[in-house]
Amino acid sequence: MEQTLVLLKPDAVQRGLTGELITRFERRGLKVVALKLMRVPDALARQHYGEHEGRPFFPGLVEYITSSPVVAMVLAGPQSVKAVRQTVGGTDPVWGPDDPAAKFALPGTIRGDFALMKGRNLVHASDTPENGVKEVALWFRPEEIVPWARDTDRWLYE
Ligand code: IDP
Ligand code: MG
Repeated sequence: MEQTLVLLKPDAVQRGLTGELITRFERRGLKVVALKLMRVPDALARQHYGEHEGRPFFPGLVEYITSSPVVAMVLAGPQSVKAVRQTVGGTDPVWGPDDPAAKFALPGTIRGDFALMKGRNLVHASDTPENGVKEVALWFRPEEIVPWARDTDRWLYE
């Protein structure tokens, strides 16, 4: 089953939203196969966000993600990468009628319901299945992943 990395960023932990956000993924039918609270080392933050190095927001992004603990988890399910990105919403939580929809978070998504700014948008989610594999390996040791059979699987997967 496809796996994806989800980080509940420091703002989610500080705002007491971790339970509510995990609930949204669980309700969607995604299965938690790894979960931990951790402080993010600077080197891990830089590697994780390596594609953004050099962008004006990069220093602030590293500071944000390392400022306070995150909840890191691996979610599994059919098309879990797409499903999680859809539940999370686009990068910018606030937008208007002339903005391209894909970059922005609709109401009903986590960012659309709980966030106001790109730099405090609560959740990271892998953007492709390939990056999902890479990011899961970056954040978790193999023995931290716990595949398990869920009794409701047959009511979620056809
Ligand atoms: P994503 O999280 O929706 O995939 P990316 O473009 O990959 O968005 O950017 C990674 C993270 O960097 C975003 O989630 C957001 O927290 C932060 N970020 C992106 N663009 C900006 C910006 O213009 N200002 C501040 N933070 C930004
Ligand atoms: Mg991204």
